[in-house]
Amino acid sequence: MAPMTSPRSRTKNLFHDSGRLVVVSNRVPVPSGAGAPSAGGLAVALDAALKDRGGLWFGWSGETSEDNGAKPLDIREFGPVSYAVTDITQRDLDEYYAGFANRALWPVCHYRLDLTGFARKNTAGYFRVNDFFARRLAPLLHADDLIWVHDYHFIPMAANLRQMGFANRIGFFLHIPWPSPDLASVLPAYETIIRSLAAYDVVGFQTPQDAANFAACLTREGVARPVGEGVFEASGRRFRVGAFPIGIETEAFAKAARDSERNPLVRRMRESLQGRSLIIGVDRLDYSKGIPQRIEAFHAFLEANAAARNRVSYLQVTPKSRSEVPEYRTMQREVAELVGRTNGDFGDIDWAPVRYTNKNVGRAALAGLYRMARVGLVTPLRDGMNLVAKEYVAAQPSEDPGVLILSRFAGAAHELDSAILVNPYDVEATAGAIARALDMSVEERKERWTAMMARLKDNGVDRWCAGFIETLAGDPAAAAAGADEGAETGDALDHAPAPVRLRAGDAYRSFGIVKN
Ligand code: ADQ
Repeated sequence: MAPMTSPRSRTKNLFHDSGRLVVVSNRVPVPSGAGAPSAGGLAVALDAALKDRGGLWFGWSGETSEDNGAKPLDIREFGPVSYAVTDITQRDLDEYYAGFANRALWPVCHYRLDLTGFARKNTAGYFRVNDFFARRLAPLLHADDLIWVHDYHFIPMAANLRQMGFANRIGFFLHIPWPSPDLASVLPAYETIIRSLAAYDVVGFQTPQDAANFAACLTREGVARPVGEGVFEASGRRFRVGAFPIGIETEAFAKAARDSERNPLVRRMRESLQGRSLIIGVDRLDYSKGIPQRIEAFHAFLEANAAARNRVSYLQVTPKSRSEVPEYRTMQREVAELVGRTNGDFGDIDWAPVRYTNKNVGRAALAGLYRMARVGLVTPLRDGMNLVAKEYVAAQPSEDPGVLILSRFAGAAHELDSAILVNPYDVEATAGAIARALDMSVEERKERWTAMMARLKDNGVDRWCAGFIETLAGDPAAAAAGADEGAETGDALDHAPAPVRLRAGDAYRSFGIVKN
């Protein structure tokens, strides 16, 4: 990607360009002063789309301050792209982010009802802070901007903007899973959440299963009725629901892996292995990732395969996340204990079976570590997509590729069905998969890898990004006429619904936004 231009002062009006793309996400990868994009594949792809059309990326600054409403937005321009961020208060952060997004939406969407922590003030805080963000965004918007809202932090954003009279085309993409109505209805303000999603023009999910679950929520709640495959009508307006499986920058990641030989960390790792086979796991420290079950599976593998002891090393790279949420702190302890137990039970003075680190690793080194690993162990209990699975595959050498062991409950399993698919709750089955992967012939490894790599090349992050934007920008007239055309997946969603202008106040009533 070409280096970005340096920030300059806000001398021109941001808003006289037409048809810009406006991206809304909780965290905004504002480029550093040096102009380098600070990001992985998703941010790079969105940034490229923003540069292409010109646009704005809006969200939280990552900071809290008590005078946030009065403080001007921090707006920086880099060529055709502006980045605008706002502070929120500590109370907002506690209620909207830690409280509702991460203790209600995250666990419910990951099927973990046991790990929820509901509080009315958090529910109210979530809707209040979304309203705050919408009000800060509103003055920056132009009538023909395409607005693309990302993830579970901002579900009510479109309803808030509609309430203010915005008739722009607004799309939403959920990066995490969406469960069936039986599970989803456990959410506080469930009906309001479903109604809020019906205020978008396009609602995108990672997999057809997530999209189907959401469609079932819409119809079961009587919020919208299907008027064609993938097209729904609510309060007299039509919107699309579909699957847009996210990808990675496949070629760029493969190249980074090929170029990683001389990376100092990769070299240190190779030397320290002393010829042992490497198994790798890379995940944020999150209960959705199934890390305890994975360590137990490795323990079971060593127990059942005495000959493998001292011949294999398992590296788990796991930066801590969301330590402010109690369920995450509990898990940090649990994982550390399991690592200690496995190393205590099987380790020797010259061999620790599990190497466990909470460090972040740079992308070049990460690509090199994946490439070195004979087995990629990606076993989330539930995951929207899981980009680590895709990165692991992209990093493999074509002549001697490693084996991906992948949870059936990761969105990535829909595309990467040539991996060894496992049920991560079944620890012994995962242990068996590890043994099988380590024994697999090079012919079988190549065959599986070739099939997976073809899928990754076919559906990179650029295609995902372009596909969503095309659908969002789609010809409204065609959509109105084409409501009964089939649209199972994002690829098929080539028509979009006609925008319906809501009078200020209508949206508030019809979407029932909770006010505090
Ligand atoms: P995450 O839950 O964060 O994303 P994932 O898709 O695996 O999960 O992406 C993690 C990213 O962080 C990968 O690019 C990985 O390389 C990187 N990463 C992880 N650990 C790292 C480390 N120690 N050092 C450096 N980089 C590290 C959410 C959803 C997913 C969905 C994505 C994208 O939960 O299901 O796939 O968004 O939509």
